[in-house]
Amino acid sequence: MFAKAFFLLALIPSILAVDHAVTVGQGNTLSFTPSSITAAVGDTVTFTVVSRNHSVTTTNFSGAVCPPPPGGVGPNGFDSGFLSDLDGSLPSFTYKVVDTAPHFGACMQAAGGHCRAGMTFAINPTTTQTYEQFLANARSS
Ligand SMILES: *[C@@H]1O[C@H](CO)[C@@H](O)[C@H](O)[C@H]1NC(C)=O
Ligand SMILES: *[C@@H]1O[C@H](CO)[C@@H](O)[C@H](O)[C@H]1NC(C)=O
Ligand SMILES: [Cu+2]
Repeated sequence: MFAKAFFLLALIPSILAVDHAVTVGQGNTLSFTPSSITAAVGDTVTFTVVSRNHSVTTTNFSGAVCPPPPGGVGPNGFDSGFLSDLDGSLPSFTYKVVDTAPHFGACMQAAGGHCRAGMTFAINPTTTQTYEQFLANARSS
C-alpha cells in the first residue's frame, strides 16, 4: 500500500516532464523557433537544425553577447557545437533543464554574424532579463 503510493509519487516528475521542440533555421532563416520558452527542471529542449550549419550555445545576457564562447557561458550552460544540415541530415541536440535560472543562447556561426543578426534564444527569461532585451543586446554587441 505505502510502497505503491511512493512508487506513484516517484513517477509524477517523469510524467510531467516535457520535451520542448525548437527548430533551428526554419525556412532557411537565422532563427530559433520558438525563440523563447518557459521550461521546468527535468524538462528537455530538443534543437533540430533544418537548414545550413548552426549552433546553440549559451552566452551572456549583456556585454559580450556575440559570438557565444565555445562551451557556452554557465553555470549550467551548454554548447551543441556546430550542427550542419548541409547534407539534409536534420541533426539535433538535447539539453536537460537542471535549474530555474534564465539561460540565453545564440548561434556561434560566422564569428558571431548569425548572433548579431538576431539568431538568439532564451530559456526562462525574467521580467528584468527579457528575451527582447537580450535580442537587442545581441544585435548591438
Ligand atoms: C560548420 O561550420 C563550422 C564553423 O564555421 C565549420 O568549421 C564546419 O566545417 C562546418 N561544417 C560543415 C559540414 O560545413
Ligand atoms: C561574458 O562571457 C565571457 C566568457 O565568454 C566572460 O569572460 C565575460 O566576463 C562575460 N560578461 C560580460 C559582461 O561580457
Ligand atoms: Cu547560425
